[in-house]
Amino acid sequence: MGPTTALTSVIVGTAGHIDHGKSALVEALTGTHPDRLAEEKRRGITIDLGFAFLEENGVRFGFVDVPGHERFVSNMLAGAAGIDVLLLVIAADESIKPQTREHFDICRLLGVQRGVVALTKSDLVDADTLELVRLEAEEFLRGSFLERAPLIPASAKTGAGLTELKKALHDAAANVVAKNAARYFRLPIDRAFAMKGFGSVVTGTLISGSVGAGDEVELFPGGDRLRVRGVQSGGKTVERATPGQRTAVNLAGIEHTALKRGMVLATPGKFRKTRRIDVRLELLPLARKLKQGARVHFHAGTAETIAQVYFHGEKELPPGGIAFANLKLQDEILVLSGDRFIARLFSPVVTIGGGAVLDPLARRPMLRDTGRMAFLETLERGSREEILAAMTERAILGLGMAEIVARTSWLENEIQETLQKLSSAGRVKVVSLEPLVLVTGKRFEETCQKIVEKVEKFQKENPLQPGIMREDLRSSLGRRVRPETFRAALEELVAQRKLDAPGELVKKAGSGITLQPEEVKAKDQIEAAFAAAGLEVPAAKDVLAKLAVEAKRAEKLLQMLLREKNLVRVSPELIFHRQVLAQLKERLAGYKKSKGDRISVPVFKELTGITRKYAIPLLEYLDRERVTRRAGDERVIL
Ligand SMILES: Nc1nc2c(ncn2[C@@H]2O[C@H](COP(=O)(O)OP(=O)(O)OP(=O)(O)O)[C@@H](O)[C@H]2O)c(=O)[nH]1
Ligand SMILES: [Mg+2]
Repeated sequence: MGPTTALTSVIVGTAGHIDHGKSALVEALTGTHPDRLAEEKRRGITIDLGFAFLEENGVRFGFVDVPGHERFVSNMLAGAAGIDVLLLVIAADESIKPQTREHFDICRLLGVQRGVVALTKSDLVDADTLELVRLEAEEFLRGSFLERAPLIPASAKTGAGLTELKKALHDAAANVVAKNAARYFRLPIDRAFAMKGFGSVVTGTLISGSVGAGDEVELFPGGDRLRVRGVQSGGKTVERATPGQRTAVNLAGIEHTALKRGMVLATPGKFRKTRRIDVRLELLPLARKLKQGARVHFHAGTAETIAQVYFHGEKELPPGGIAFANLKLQDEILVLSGDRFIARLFSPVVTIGGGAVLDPLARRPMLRDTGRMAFLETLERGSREEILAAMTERAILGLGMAEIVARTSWLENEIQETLQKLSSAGRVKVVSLEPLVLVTGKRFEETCQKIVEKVEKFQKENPLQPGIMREDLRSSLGRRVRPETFRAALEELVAQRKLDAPGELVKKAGSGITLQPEEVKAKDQIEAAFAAAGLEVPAAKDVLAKLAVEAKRAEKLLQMLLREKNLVRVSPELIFHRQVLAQLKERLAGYKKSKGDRISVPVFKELTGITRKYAIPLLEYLDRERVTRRAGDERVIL
C-alpha cells in the first residue's frame, strides 16, 4: 500500500454567502485557488464546485469549495453531499446573510455532524465589530450541530487566524467517524471529462466502499457495466481509493459525453434505480406549508430531479413539520436507504426542507395500505431483525436476497446473520436458499393449513381418485403462493406425515381408495373385457353398460384403470389392454427380424388381422411411442 492510504481522509466543504471569502480562504489554507473556470476568474465569483488538497499531520484534507451565489445553489448541493467537516464562512464585515442561512440549513438537513466557523475578512473590521459578528454567529448557531464549534476570526489577506483554523480542522477531523471501506462502493459523479491519452474520467467524493483499477462498476441510472482503468485521489494515482476521498476514476468503454453529474458509479448488480421512494420529510420553520401533490426540486447526492410529494397520513405539512411521504420522481436515479435529500420550492427557488430516504424501492401509495406508517416507522428506527421481519411481512410473494440488498444496502453476511436470528425465533421461514425466498412464519403456517384443506376437500369430492395432482393443487392456491413456498410447505407436511406425495400425486397420508365389493368386481370385468377383445376392442360405453354399477361410478373405474396404465387410450374412441399392446409390439419386432424393418399398412393389417378402423389409430399410436416411424406410405420399425 502507498503512503496515502495510511492517512486519514477527510472532506471539508465550504458554505456561506456570496463574496464572503470562501475561495480565498481555501487558497490561503491549501495554496490552491479552487476556481478553475475562465468565467469565474473574469467575474470574480465561484460558479461551480472547486477542489483543493492539504496534507498535514497525518490528515489528508480534500476541500470542496462551493459557490455562494443564490443562482448556483444547485451546484452547491452537488458538493455538499459527502462532506465530513463543514467550513462555514461568515465575512466579518457583512455577518449573516441569506445564503449563510440557506447553506447552513442544507448542511444540517444533509446530516453533516461537525464543523468550524471562520469569521473571515477580519482585517476589514475593528475589534468591536468582530465581537458583534461573533455574538450574532453564536446566536445563529445556538441549538444546532455547530453550537459548540469554534468561531475563528481569520483573514486570507493577512494570514491572521489561519494556524488556529487549521488546528480546529484537525480537531474536527479527529472526530470524523471513519466510513467503512468494506461496504458497497458508491461514487456520486460531480464532474465528467475527457483526458488526453486516458479517455473518460469522472470525479466525485467517495462516500462508501472502495474502488481500484480493474474493478467492474455499474453506472446508474443507465445500468452499463464499465471497467475501471485507473484511480486517482487528490491528484495522485492510487491502488484503491477509500471513503472520504476526492476520487477520479478513469473508465474504459464509454465516451465522456455519456457521463454526467448526477449519475452514480456503484458495485455492480446490487442496486436498482428508482422513481418512487418513501422518505421522512422535514419542512423548514420559515418555509410555507407544503400541500399534498406539490412538486419540488429534489436533490440527492449529486443528482437533481423533480419530485411530486404524497403525504402518508396527513394532507399537508405545516412549516417546521415532519412527516412520512412518498415521492414520485420525474427521472430515474440511484438513491439508497438512509440517503439524505434536499427539497427546494419551484418558485421562488429556495430550500424548503429535506430528509432521509427510508425505502428506495417504494410502492405507489394505496389508501387501503394501512400498515405503511408502522412499516416506515420500523424502517426508520427498527433493528435489522425488526426491519427484515417487517419487510417479509409486506412481501406477499416472499422476499429474495437481491431485493433485500437493493432496499437496505446491507451486506450479505449481515443479512444472513439477521436471518439466522429471525428463523431461530420462528418469525421468518427460509423456504428456499437459491434463490433466497423468505415468508413469515405465520404465512407459511397458513399455506400448510390451506394445502391440507385442499387435499382433504379434493379427496372427499373424488373418492375414486388416489389424490390430487401436484400442479392442480399448486394452482388452486393462487398466485400469492410462490412455487418455492409451495414446495417447502409440501415437504414439511410430508415430513410431518400429514400428506403423502408420491410422484405427481398428493394425498392424505396413508389414504388409499377403498372400493366396495361390487366395484371391485365391476373393475375386474372392465379389464377382462378389454383383455379378451384382443386388437378388435369394443367401444368403452358398451363395456360399461353391461356392468352392475351405475354409469358415473363405472366411468370412474375406467379412469382408474387408465391411470393405473392397465388400459391405454390409443385414440379418443379406442382403448386397449396393456398386454394386448405389448404382444403387438413383440409381433412387430419378430416381423422386423425375419422380413426387414419396413412394413406397409396392408401388410400390417394382414399381420394383425384387423381392419383399417383399428389399424390406422394403432399405427399412429406406435409412431407416438417411437415403435415405428412413418416413411411415405410405409412404416419403419425402430
Ligand atoms: N480584505 C480581505 N479581502 C478578502 C478576504 N477574503 C476574500 N477577500 C476578497 O473578497 C472577494 C471575494 O472573495 P472570494 O473568496 O471569491 O469569495 P467567495 O465566498 O468564494 O465568493 P463566491 O464563491 O462567489 O460565493 C475577493 O475580492 C477577495 O479578494 C480577506 O480575508 N480580507
Ligand atoms: Mg468562491
